[in-house]
Formats: sequence, structure tokens, C-alpha cells
Amino acid sequence: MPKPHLLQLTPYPEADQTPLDAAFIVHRYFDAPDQPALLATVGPLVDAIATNGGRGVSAAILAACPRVQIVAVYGVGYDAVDLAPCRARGIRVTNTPDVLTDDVADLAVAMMLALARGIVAADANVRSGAWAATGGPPLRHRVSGARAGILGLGRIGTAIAQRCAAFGMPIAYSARRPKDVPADWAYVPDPVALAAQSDHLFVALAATAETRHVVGPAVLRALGPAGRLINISRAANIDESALLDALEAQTIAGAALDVFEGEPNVNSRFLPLRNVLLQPHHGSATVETRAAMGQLMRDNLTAHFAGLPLPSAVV
Ligand code: 8YV
Repeated sequence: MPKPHLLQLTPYPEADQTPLDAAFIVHRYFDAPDQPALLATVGPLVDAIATNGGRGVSAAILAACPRVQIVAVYGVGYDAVDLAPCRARGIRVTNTPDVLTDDVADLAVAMMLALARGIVAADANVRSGAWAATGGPPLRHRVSGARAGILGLGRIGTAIAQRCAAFGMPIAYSARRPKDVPADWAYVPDPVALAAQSDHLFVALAATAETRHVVGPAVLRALGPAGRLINISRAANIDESALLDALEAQTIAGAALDVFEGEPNVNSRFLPLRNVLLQPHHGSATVETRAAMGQLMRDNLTAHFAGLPLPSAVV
């Protein structure tokens, strides 16, 4: 059986590239010198598209691939895939849930601790000699027992809540409906009300048209001058301009962000701020998890072309 043609929109680790190259005729769109020309030439041949959570697939690329059968996302977020043409044309879409949940939740908690305890500034204090010269950094704030609010109690939000509960933190969460969770986890569906009762507010929502800018001026006001925001979801869930206003005016205590509008380019207003922790969208970026994501993405592709059920289809 001839190898299917695969249009690859993003680079993968070598360990993932080798098996892809073995199973498919791979067309590397991401480093093509003339991407429109490549698309015009190979688009009619493409059977599958491989991408990641940040890159997705546009309607234009889908339109240039009239015989594409499946879009495989290396990541759990598929908000950057234009689903309307996929649904209209019967194009399957798969992602890589579960295998990255722990890593993303681990980083979210690490970001909370680093922000509240000033880990980055304390490292600089030692490295610069300031500790010896003028003493240690100023006192920071306890995390254990503080109130955790989880905006979006899906797989990752639940894993974050479980970790925070282990720190003795009271848990409150928003979701479309109450979840089957420990009885002392409070269901607070309104984002403003949730922020008002949170010291650390985690944004763990899948990005959709409904969640766009759900964290705006009202939520930030409710979070207040002692509140901290942690975002490991998508930048679109936050009104970044309103967040910058709040950080600059110190009307919230701080924010820890792994995602940004226009990433990897970051708004320069963030750079001088000392009450924000900036991370390079690396929630799932461990050797172990990326290997599992790559394997699951390939398992979906292999299953599709073998006519078998797909391990993790979203369309
Ligand atoms: C990205 C992510 O996919 O899983 C997601 O949705 O945001 C990340 O894991 C990352 O760009 C993977 O390359």
C-alpha cells in the first residue's frame, strides 16, 4: 500500500520525526522556502495534516488540500484548528489529551509557588551578591492554606485542584455544571464570584468563542490587590490589555503566564514588571510527555489509515 502524503505544519522532536518519515511521504511546510508554492504543488496529494496546539490549521490550508482526511494535533488544545470546514467535509480531527495533564498541572503549581514566594528574584539575589552585601529579598507570601480558584475544571483543572488540595488550599471551581469532586470543593460558576473568593486563580479553560476574554476588568477587580492569576491555557481567555493595566497599577498582586497574545513575541509592557512571571508556553515540554504526545498523535494517524477507531478524536 502506498504511503499516505502528510503535510507537516510544525517541527517535532527527532524521536517523533523519524517514525513519521517512515510511515508517510512527509511534506515539511514549516521550513519550506516557498510555502504557497509547496501548498499549490502538494496540496492536492495530501491525505493527512500534522500540526500542534499552538499552530492549528487554517481554513486556507484545508481548502488547498481537497483530499485531506485527518488533522492530527500534537497537543490537547485544538482551538487553532478551523473546525467548520473539518465538520463540513468529514475531516477527522484528533488531539493528545491525558498524556500531558500532569505536566501542565505541575507547571501551573510551580508557577503559583514561584510567583508567591519570589523564587526568580531570590535566585537573582544570591547570584548578584546582594544577599551577602545587603541581605536577602523581602518577605513573600505563604501558599499553603491560601484559597485556590480553578476557572475550568476539566482534566488539567482537576489535576491542578488535586495538587492545591495537597497544600491544604480550599478549592473553588467553575464549570458548565457541578462535577463529581470532593464535597468540600465549592462550585462557583460565575467567574467574578470565583475570583472574589480566590487568592490564586488558575485559568484552565479550553479556548472557545465563549471563553474569550473571560478574565477581563471585572474578574481582575474581584481578584483584587492580594490576588494572583496563573494562566496555563490560552492567552485568548484573558483580556491581556486589562491584565497589563492591573499589573502596572498593582490592583492585582501578580500573574504567572505560560501563554501570550502573539506568542512567541510578548508585549513589551510585561518586560519591566516585577509582579509577573513569564514562561515560554512549555506546559507540556518534557521529554517524557512530548514522547507520549508524539506516540498518541501517530497512533491516531495509524488507526485512521488502518480503518480502526481513533484513540482521541475530537471531530
Ligand atoms: C502545544 C499546548 O501543543 O497541548 C497544547 O494544547 O498548548 C502545547 O502542548 C505545544 O505547542 C506542543 O508543541
